[in-house]
Amino acid sequence: MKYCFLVCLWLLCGLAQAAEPLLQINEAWGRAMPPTLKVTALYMQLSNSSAEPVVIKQANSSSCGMLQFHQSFEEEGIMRMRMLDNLTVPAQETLSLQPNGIHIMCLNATMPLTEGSVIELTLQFVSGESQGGSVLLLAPSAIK
Ligand SMILES: [Cu+2]
Repeated sequence: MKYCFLVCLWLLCGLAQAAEPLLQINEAWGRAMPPTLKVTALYMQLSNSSAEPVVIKQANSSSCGMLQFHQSFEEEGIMRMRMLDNLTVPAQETLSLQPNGIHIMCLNATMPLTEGSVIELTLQFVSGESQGGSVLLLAPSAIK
C-alpha cells in the first residue's frame, strides 16, 4: 500500500528523473574565510535511511578547484589532516562531518569564501548516481 502510494505520488508529480536522493543532507555549513584565503572546510550530517551503505567517491563544485575528503586527527598535540579515498555512510546511520573530525575540504576556491556565500556541490556515489547539496558559509562568530 505504501509502495503504491509512493509510485502514484511520483507519477502525479511527473518527476520522472528525480529519484529519491540516496542521502539526507542536514546542517550543512562551512567556515567563512578572509578574502585572501582560498581554502575552507565543509561540514554536514549525511543520513542514509536505506538498507545498503552509501559510498561517496568524489565531490565536485564549481566554487572549488578541488574537493577532498579529510579526517582531522591529533598527533603529539598538533591537529593534522589525512586524506580519505571516500566517505561511507553505513546503512541506517548518519555520518557526521564536523570540526576536528571528518570534513570536505574546498581547495583553490573560485569565489570569495565570505559569510553568507553558498557552495553548491555534487556528491558522486560509487553506484554511479549523484546528489546535489548546498553549504552555507558562516562567520567564525556564528560557529559554536
Ligand atoms: Cu582538511
